[in-house]
Amino acid sequence: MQERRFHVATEEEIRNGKTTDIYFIRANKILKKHGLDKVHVYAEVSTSGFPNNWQWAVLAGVREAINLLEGHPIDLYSFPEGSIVFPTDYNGYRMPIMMIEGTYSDFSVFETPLLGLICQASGIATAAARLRTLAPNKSILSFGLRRMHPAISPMIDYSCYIAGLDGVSGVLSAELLGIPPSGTMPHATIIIFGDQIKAWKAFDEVLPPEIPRIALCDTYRDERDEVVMAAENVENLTGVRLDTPSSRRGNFIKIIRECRWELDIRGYKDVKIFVSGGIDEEWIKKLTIPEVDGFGVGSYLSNAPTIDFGLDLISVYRNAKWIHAAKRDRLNGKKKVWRCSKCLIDLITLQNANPPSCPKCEKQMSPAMIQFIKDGEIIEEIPPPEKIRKTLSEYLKLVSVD
Ligand code: PCP
Repeated sequence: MQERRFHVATEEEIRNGKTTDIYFIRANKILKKHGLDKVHVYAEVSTSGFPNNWQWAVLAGVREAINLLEGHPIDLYSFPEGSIVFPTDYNGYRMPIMMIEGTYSDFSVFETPLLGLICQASGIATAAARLRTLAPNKSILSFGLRRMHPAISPMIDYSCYIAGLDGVSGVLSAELLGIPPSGTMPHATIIIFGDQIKAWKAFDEVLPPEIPRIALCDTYRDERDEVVMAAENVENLTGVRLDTPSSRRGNFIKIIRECRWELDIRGYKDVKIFVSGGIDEEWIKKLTIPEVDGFGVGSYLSNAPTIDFGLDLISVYRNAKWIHAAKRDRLNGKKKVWRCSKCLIDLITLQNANPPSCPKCEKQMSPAMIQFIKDGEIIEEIPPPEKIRKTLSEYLKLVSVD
């Protein structure tokens, strides 16, 4: 580790399977020794459930999974990036969200990175989509990079952005997404100036006009005082950010309402109020009130629980035929997943079954998965983030956050 500045793998090491678990390397050695290294298999990625009793999840990381597996002689089918997925189908049967077919030793070492790419990103995208669903008309910014290893900052913000959040604070993330980064000002600026008004004015004076003037109003004095100071001293003030520490938070809603009142009675009705600091689902539910215009959310997003997807061999091609080989708790047979996109209902059948009718609207269901890789070649591209988030936004209207 001493030759590296950061404890991260290079793209090449990920692509070469170097980040795998050792038992896959050992398994390949054993299989090769016994002439079993060319066994053809059908495998599925699925999960027994989602964290925090989530009833649905947003699948993310598919684009990276495709880039991981490209060039290896396998076939990959998956729900598209940004799909709402469920652990089981309408009838309660465990449902694959990805399928892989190929020679096992050709892809076995990639199980570890493949799952890692979708487990973490899907957890973050789901957390972000849940906030989006709870506060559809508020601005929500991904603001949690400082809580996680910097190497994955683009993944964190990409996952939040495709889930429908309004902006990301990460400079590199925003560049890769092709959007301007979003942010306000750190407490450090005010501390260095030693004076809130001087810091706010400098922000307004120095930064390009297209950057919203949002004054951080909680450093040294009561939020109510500081928001009035900002409104009265910053010519182009767009809004204020209240990052009230927990030691002072008390009744945060009352503080926000007082600030709104004091701004309004002085004629500053256009000055918006943004809040940050420990914002999670509970706070979003409490603070989705007319006085709050938006949120900066950190740990709740970047530290979202991973979704425990697992990869299982289901069928093995042996003695010139496909053998049911699934372990206990997994369903045998090469499957097909069908979706009614109008009702957001899924059904699994065996691969050769005819399209079923939706149990709710009785319309013929369509294949839920897309074949992204055929014999190692990418045959279907992932749409750009803007398209993914637009598609997902329509599906989010069909689900709720309990
Ligand atoms: C940052 C910001 C919000 C925090 C992070 C959002 O805090 O002001 O309060 O992350 P969270 O949702 O996990 O709380 P600090 O780093 O204390 O802010 P500053 O740099 O402005 O002092």
